[in-house]
Amino acid sequence: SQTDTRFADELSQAAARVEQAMDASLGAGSALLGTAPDRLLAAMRHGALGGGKRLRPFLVIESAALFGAAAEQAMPVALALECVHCYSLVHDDLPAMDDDDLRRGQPTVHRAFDEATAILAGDALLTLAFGLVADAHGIAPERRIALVRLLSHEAGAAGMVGGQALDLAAERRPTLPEAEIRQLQAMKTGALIAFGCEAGAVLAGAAPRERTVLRRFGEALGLAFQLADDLLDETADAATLGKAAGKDAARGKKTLPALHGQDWTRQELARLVGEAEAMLEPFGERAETLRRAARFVAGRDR
Ligand code: GRG
Repeated sequence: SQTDTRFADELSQAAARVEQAMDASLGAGSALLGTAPDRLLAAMRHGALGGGKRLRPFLVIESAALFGAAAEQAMPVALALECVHCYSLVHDDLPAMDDDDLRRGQPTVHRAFDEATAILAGDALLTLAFGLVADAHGIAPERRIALVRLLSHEAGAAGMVGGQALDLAAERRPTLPEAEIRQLQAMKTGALIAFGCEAGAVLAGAAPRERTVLRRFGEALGLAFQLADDLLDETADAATLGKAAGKDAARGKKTLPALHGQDWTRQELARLVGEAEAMLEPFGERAETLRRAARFVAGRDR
């Protein structure tokens, strides 16, 4: 649809700016990486550059814009979030986890380099994220501390890493109740997406009530994102997606479409998107890009 095309353009324009800033942050000249070994830095760059929709940094930039903050101000936080996301993909692809050979159409980091280097590259991307937030001089120090704290919470054991742990544990169980599926997905996928939306509000100094709205919007968006991904996996065509069709299902991954079917999932997706859009009503027209993001996430075909 027209909305999809318009949003896809906005997203890819933002992605180009994010890519450029990411390239600079991962350059040998960057303050935080000055003495990094060449091979390690090359592996970090392989894991973080040249691909990806850059949806999470986009959410940071757009949420910040909603409260009047410029993209340059939001960028370090946007990059930090993308570093955490890329680290999670590098580690998720490792033989001990999903054991994938391809990511974003390229060999995974452990394939292009070696397993130990991939582990270290992921570690270094994660730690870089916190340095980027600490060095975000365009943001008041108290806000930077709040962002470091929030990122630590959302990325860690109570967030994404915890969600991954629950997911691994669930593989050994025959079934999982719906509430537990929702909980693990809110942590594994939702936490970083919710961080993206909340972080924009935090860095721009939004009022607590507004911050909460952005948080809830992000949570609904995160769940919608995961449902769309699960649906894609069920209907995937391996050739066009470069992803083994039905691989998650084959591994016994517990998903809502596996539990309730595709029709139910499509309805649930529509409900979540409606909920997310409605939450942004108080912001009127200014929040239209974020509403488009919600519709795009639900309807995305790759
Ligand atoms: C290994 C510490 C650790 C965490 C793993 C998030 C995660 C937890 C693993 C990633 C694998 C996965 C299937 C996550 C679900 C969310 C998802 C579909 C991520 C892919 O995100 P996109 O579509 O990827 O935004 P791009 O390539 O566009 O950045």
